[in-house]
Amino acid sequence: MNTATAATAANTDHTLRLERRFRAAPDRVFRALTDPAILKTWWGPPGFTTPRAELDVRPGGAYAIDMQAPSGNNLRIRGTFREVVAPSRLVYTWAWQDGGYAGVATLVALDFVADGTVTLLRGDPRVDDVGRHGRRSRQGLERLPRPTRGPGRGRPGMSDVIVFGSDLSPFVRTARLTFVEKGVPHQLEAAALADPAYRARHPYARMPAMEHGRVRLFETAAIARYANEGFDGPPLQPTDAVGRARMTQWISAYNAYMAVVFGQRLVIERFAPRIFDRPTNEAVIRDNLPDLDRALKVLNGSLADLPYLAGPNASLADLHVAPMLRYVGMPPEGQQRRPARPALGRWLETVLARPSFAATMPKFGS
Ligand SMILES: N[C@@H](CCC(=O)N[C@@H](CS)C(=O)NCC(=O)O)C(=O)O
Repeated sequence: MNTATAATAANTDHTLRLERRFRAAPDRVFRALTDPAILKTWWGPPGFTTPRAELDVRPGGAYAIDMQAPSGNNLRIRGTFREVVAPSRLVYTWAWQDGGYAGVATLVALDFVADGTVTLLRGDPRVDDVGRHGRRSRQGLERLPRPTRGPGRGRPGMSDVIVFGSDLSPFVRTARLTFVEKGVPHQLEAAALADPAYRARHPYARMPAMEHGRVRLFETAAIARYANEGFDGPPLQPTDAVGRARMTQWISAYNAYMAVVFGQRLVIERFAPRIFDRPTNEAVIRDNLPDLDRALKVLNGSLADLPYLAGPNASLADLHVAPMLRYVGMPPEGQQRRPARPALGRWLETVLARPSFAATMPKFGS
């Protein structure tokens, strides 16, 4: 147990005591236990998965966790939070719903200490079985994620995010931007699109794909949403329903209509000599110009009224569209259209000036 020290003891008053030290502030460890999206990535003994985690984290609030054993058996845990003092103390009841222990209620108290130590106390009536139970509980705590991945460590932590793809891809950049904006470190790994191993990550053999512990995702919008909702850090979506709907509207319109008009039929086609070592098909670019004009006009119209696509603040929508728009400004067709779209130009400059864009600049520069 690399960053942790653990101690297990069972005493005569049927209380099990475990201790583990993390190199993480208590609030991060507390969140790993109370945020369902994070909890699902590490919960349970080795080999178990956690398809369901619903937690109403407040005194009197109920929780429901369903684990699946490697054998396929389901193990359901139900309980109620008794004390919730973020980020220092959590007390909850714990009752297995299945197997030989069904109906046996125990009380778990976790204390999160400033030096990163988590102390677990479990009042347990099963005195005869406390040895086995202690082992299980310790295994559970061992899988709590660490804040950083250090050399030679095998298991994932809160920051062990891997984004698969090329830094040149605007979609990959969007996925990376969301993690950078949230303050979550990630690694970029090449995606071998034709490789069956990569196709297991992405059934449509595109990039990006993402891995975070047991969470594997494809599609940029899904990865961006996971980054935004699964981690601490500044929210990347509006708080109001209209703003969030607008954000979804732009992400959807970008994916469904604009990406092909900006990407395949303009940028990729114009730079085909460099990318594919073949001449540009001028007919593709020419036929695409009406669609290009419409897409730019639609974006410009919205940005004349609002500073960002979804409202007064930057959101996932801006992080989706801006990386591609930067490429659109490179070929002559894009450059020529810039002066007629001033609101779009101002928006792009503002968004590209965010530090997250500098942190994800493609290596070929410009
Ligand atoms: N709908 C996908 C689109 C991803 C996409 O098209 N990625 C491009 C790179 S920018 C790709 O993988 N292209 C390789 C190919 O088409 O073979 C998403 O949102 O992630």
